[in-house]
Amino acid sequence: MLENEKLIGLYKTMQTIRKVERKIEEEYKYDEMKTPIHLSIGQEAIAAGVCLHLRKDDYIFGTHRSHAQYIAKGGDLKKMIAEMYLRKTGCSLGRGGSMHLIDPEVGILGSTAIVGGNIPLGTGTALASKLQNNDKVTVIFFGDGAVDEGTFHESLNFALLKKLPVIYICENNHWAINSHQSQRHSGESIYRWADGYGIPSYQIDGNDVLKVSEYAENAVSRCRNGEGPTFIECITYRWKGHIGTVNDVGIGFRPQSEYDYWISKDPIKWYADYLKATGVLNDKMDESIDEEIDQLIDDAFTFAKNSPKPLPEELMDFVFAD
Ligand SMILES: Cc1ncc(C[n+]2csc(CCOP(=O)(O)OP(=O)(O)O)c2C)c(N)n1
Repeated sequence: MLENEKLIGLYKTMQTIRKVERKIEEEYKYDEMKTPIHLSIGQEAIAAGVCLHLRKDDYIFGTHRSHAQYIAKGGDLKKMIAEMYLRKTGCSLGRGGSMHLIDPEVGILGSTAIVGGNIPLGTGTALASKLQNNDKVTVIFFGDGAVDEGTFHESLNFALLKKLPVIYICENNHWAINSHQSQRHSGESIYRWADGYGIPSYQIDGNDVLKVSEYAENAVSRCRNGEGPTFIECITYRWKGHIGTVNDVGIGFRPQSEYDYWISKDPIKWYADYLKATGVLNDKMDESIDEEIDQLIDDAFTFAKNSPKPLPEELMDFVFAD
């Protein structure tokens, strides 16, 4: 059982992710953020529950939908928001945008929009840790769409063969853009594929942050003890449309009834209710957490908007290595 400080820490992380994404959503209409965005509202419990058990020097890799992981791993929020505005102070120096977040200081080695592309990268990083004989863990986050890629299967086989310290976190939100999992897979359980390679594999409620935390903790300790990879399929749902700030419910793809069901399973509301029922959180604390996070977000947006843009003559900087 986690101690109260960690329980509250998880809550703050989830609330920060939700509030940052709500603010991005609100500001996006002004068209100053010249980057595609993919919001993960509804999926906050996964990044929060997993990253709770990682050290600063452990590694993570994300996808096109990586704001949550960047925040949960302790990435610099000011640099993240500046990256959304493509400013020189951004975490990718304004060259990457929302889909290319990086903060090596805290082990965020990068996110990539190539679906499935981060899986071999993270597997390779875990191989490096094994060869260097350090006890660093690599976590790779990806969606249910990424398991359709060959790189997924090649990497899993290799990871088990070499007993690599890597954790595969599949955020199964059922949809890859507008294509439902049932149109792409013959079975419903992705974790069984990983199980087929011989990797300890689980399917859990990805909206239950305590469950995610419990499975992640075990997976991390397996890695540190040299026991090899773990696969965790986290069942969840994204509230917003695939890209941007659109709502795509009821227009031919995602049915209203499905959406309503998942809204009723809001991971943050469930967790806040749990913390209040067990006396770990009260309304007063909740209000002050709200204020603290709002201030952090205001500071990050002010920093980003006041930061300089790259100059035209700097266009070719970083294209070639010195
Ligand atoms: C190799 C590759 N194929 C196709 C695309 C186009 N694409 C971008 S996101 C996406 C769906 C990804 O779905 P999933 O992996 O489930 O992640 P989610 O968007 O649900 O987080 C696709 C097909 C791409 N970026 N890369």
